[in-house]
Amino acid sequence: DTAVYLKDYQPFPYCVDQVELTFRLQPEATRVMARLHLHANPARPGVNDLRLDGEELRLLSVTIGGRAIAATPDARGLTIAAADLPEGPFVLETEVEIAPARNTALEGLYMSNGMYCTQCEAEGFRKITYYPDRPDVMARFRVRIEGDLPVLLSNGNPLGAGPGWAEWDDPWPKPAYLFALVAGHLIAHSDQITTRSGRQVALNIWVRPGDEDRCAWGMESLKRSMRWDEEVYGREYDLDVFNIVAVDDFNMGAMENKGLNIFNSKCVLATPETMTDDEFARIESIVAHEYFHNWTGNRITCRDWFQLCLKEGLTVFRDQQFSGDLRGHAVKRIEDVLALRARQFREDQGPLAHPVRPDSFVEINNFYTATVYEKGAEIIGMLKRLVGEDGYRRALDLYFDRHDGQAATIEDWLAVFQDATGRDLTQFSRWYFEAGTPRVQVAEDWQPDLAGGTFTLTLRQDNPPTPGQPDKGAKVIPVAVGLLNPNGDEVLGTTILELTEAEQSFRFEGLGARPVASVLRGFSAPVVLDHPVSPETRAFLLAHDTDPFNRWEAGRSLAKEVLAEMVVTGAAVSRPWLDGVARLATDDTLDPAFRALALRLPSEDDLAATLAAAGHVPDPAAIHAARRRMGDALAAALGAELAALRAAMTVSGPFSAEAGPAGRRALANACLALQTRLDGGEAARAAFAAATNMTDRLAALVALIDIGAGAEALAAFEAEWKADRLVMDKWFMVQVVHAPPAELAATVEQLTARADFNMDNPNRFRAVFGAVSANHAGFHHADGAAYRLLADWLLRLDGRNPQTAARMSTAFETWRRYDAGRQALIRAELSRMAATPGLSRDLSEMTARMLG
Ligand code: BAL
Ligand code: ZN
Repeated sequence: DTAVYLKDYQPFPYCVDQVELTFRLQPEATRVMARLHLHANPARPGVNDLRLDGEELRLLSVTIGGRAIAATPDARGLTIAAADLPEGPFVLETEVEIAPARNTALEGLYMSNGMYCTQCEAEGFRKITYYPDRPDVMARFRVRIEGDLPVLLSNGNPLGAGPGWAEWDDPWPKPAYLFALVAGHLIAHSDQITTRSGRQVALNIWVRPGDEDRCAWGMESLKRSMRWDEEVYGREYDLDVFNIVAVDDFNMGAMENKGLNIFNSKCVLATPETMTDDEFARIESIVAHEYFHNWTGNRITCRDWFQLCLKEGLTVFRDQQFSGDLRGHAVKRIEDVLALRARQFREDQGPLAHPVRPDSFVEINNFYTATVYEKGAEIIGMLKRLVGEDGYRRALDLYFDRHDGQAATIEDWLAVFQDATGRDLTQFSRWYFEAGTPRVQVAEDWQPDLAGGTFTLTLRQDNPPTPGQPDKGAKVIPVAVGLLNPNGDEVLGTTILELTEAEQSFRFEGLGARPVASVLRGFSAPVVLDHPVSPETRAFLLAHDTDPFNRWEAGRSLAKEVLAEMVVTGAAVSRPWLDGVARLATDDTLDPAFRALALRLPSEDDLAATLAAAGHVPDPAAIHAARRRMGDALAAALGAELAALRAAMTVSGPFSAEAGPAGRRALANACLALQTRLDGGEAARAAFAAATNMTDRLAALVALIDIGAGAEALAAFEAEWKADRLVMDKWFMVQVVHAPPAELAATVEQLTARADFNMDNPNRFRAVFGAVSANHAGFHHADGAAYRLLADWLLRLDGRNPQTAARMSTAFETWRRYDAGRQALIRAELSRMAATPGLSRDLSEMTARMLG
């Protein structure tokens, strides 16, 4: 399979004004009739054949203007010779047959528990009918569904319905990737909203009977999102109905199809008994994300898939702003940076590194990555910091005015910022086109003098080579800095230093005494900061920094330095870190959610990356052991405070998933995990029995598994929840993540042998195999058993669901960090996968890139 290149882009030679689709639903033989109203595209003059994409379709007929055309499809589509096309506008009709019941790839039209549903992004529509399946072809869709099912849904507004049929009309032109169809025995949880201009919108969350009591939170999140987008971005909803459907078998989290969002049921269904606080927060942000796509993605879409970050980076940025507004910006920022480092930095530092806007791909499904999404959002955060609130608002207004109804590019996006603010973004654009995480080194200088002293910060940036990009120029890096005096008072409030050269110095005068610098406040740029300061200075910032992100970051940096020292030299846990964290955890003036984050230790994977970057070969077993010692020491340092803190964090009254009570539970449960290290599980067993919500129940279960005392609680949990797929996913997952390293492979073998391990359900597959690599010491156990097991299962899955198999193969992306023995073991597995006959395009591309 060959790559597609951005530089080869050409407009499609034909425009589709209108599409009329008729579906006659049958599990094994669904008929799809398509009428395409076409005319030549003036942007692409000349004599052009009409090439339609189409895969796995049984073509029954093609006509143009009612006349049959002899056209023979190939494996990827259908070409109609220019000679067969009339001059002027024409109507092309096709009829095809497809088999949704046999579609295990979950792309195109497929079935999940007796319900029909679709997933078309990025290139799934071509598995439904012959069509120019590319985002710059935008058309109005009218859809008729015929099927013996009570609920028949598509995009847009309802036109009419009767027994066994329904018709839908979407007035907004859209690319095929936003098409959706759902049909099944579904029940709606309904509500309504009036938009600020007075449009009445019916809101529905459609679920399988029995799940209707799990929709309230999703609905509340939807209404908040709709209000927020009106208030903050001035964007209003534009149809009479907004439908969400929950489906159990889904490759992604959710999909923003116009007026008919389809959600992985894990990302929308929630009750306090079945979902944790983190899951509630995630549902809130995903519902918002999909809703926000209505403007950033649907009304303004991408010209081609290289521009994916245009909609994804911006929509992630918007959902992060929304969650921050609702839940508190400090805690949200810390959580987002933790996720960015765990997924995007990891990707950027390995063989899969790619620019936020890549310039080639083999399989676009492989580019729905942390880089495109999360680094894409970080770039927008930097832009906003550089042009200010007002400039950002003016640029976004201009973006919506200028590009509404269009398929746009990153150049268009940058141009609105240039035009609205007058700022030249030529150098800034490197963030989009160059991969890799810049490293910023900070050096301090202090010169006492009569004027009160001069403090100089010298910043140096390095842009490391990445695959295909050996040399990179300097980037524009906004570095937010604050200065504190030795009493902890701020002598310079947060100020943005613009680093635009390889090295630059910034001077601060008249300070009186040498200040303590707080650098990269709020994580103002997605870089690795190398600011060598003493443990005492870190402890000072942990106690005094006025920027909450950097306050947390001081503790985190200190923890990583201490942990690295413990691994490399066998040192003891350091006192400044223990004291600093203990003081913060017990400081009642601070937000409990923030204190819970301060108690969280760096992950083993993060530490392995840090050690590798410092030139060490990480030893997974040593890292695991050191991290356990660190947790034990923290537990001992807090001792009796743990029970007192938990008691102080008790939440009374009816359950609420809002940030306040969730933060109190987070701190209480962080304490419970530590307490369990000291009391043999006594407190956790009591907490497990007493829990009235999933957050507390799962936290107690994990605390017990973590000390090897989980068997009884696991059995009770299973007995209670065995009929609930979403809850049982958690049961599978925690056993794998927290298995003792030497027992990981055996645990997985035992779980996958169960009748309720269904590899065709991506949630269940991810619950087990996503957890395999999350168990760092187990995955990298020197016997290689987990590597082999994961490769075996990825190969097995690849034949049925290549997209999910390829996505999960990223577990191997860090392989070059480790010792020669582990490298040889992983290379052998990657090579074995790559050499497997019939391997999907998805997994072949991933293994080839990882092998480099
Ligand atoms: N567009 C794919 C799912 C999402 O990012 O919302
Ligand atoms: Zn998205």
